[in-house]
Amino acid sequence: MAKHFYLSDDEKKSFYENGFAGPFTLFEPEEMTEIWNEVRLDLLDTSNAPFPDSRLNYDRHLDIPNLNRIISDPRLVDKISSILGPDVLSWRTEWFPKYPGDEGTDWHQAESFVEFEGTEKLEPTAAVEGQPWELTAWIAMTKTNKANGCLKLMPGSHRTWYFDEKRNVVFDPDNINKLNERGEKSGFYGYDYDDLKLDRNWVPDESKAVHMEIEPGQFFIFTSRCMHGSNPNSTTDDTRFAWATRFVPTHVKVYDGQDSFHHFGEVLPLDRYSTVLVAGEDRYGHNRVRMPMREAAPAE
Ligand SMILES: O=C(O)CCC(=O)C(=O)O
Ligand SMILES: [Fe+2]
Repeated sequence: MAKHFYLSDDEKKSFYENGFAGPFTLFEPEEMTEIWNEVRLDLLDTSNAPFPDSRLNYDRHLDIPNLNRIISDPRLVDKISSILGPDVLSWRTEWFPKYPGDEGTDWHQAESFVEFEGTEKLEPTAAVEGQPWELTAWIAMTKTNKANGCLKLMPGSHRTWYFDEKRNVVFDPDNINKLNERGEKSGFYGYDYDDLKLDRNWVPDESKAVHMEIEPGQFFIFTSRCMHGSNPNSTTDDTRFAWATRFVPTHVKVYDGQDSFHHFGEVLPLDRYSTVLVAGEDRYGHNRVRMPMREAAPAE
């Protein structure tokens, strides 16, 4: 019988209270390090990547088997299904490296992933009040701690919007690694999240933040409505590599009616893009859907 890895009732309760759950272990540190060392090399070959001309390296689970296995691994997917329900699509994966001296990531919230350009990437068609319809599993490829800029979350903040994610904001690469108006080395990779604040003078209470200090191979899940960010990497020699894997239930339309999207000053055409059905069935037919590589392999 297949083994299951669903959230316990207590973990679910805590998720709904806080907006996140974990950490959980996907791989032991040695195994994660081995996989990561292979993946780093695979990432260099972009010939089959969904966005071969983009330095953003989104969605490499679509061409790299080790990454495809991770997004469809029941140890991860069962946790996601515990909240999103039985029918789940992987819609995006992205890298969040923080090199020594890099700025922190501004506190932010998201849900439909407008991501500064005024167009929603996600549109639910059967949303239920109080029930998240997007989740991220944030996986540490290397150890993360406060010093190297681990992810931080504000418990309970998913119930209140502090930001308007739908505003259009100008991308300015000159902003990267500059001090903000409060003298902090923080930003959003060339965007300024202060421009999305509902009250520009409001400052989050850092003392309430939960810092996710985790080992390589561990992950946690969160709804992006839950305010999150990270401190600068204040080390001189410790890079933190994280991989954010994002999921929606099948009722959500992904990039609906769009044949490309803009992000961080790039235009990304969607002709090679597809979602991946990592759990259950797609009864909606809203999206281009692929099966995980393991299941798509021809029978021998
Ligand atoms: O890793 C970070 O610093 C930011 C990650 C993030 O914002 C996300 O995964 O949504
Ligand atoms: Fe985020």
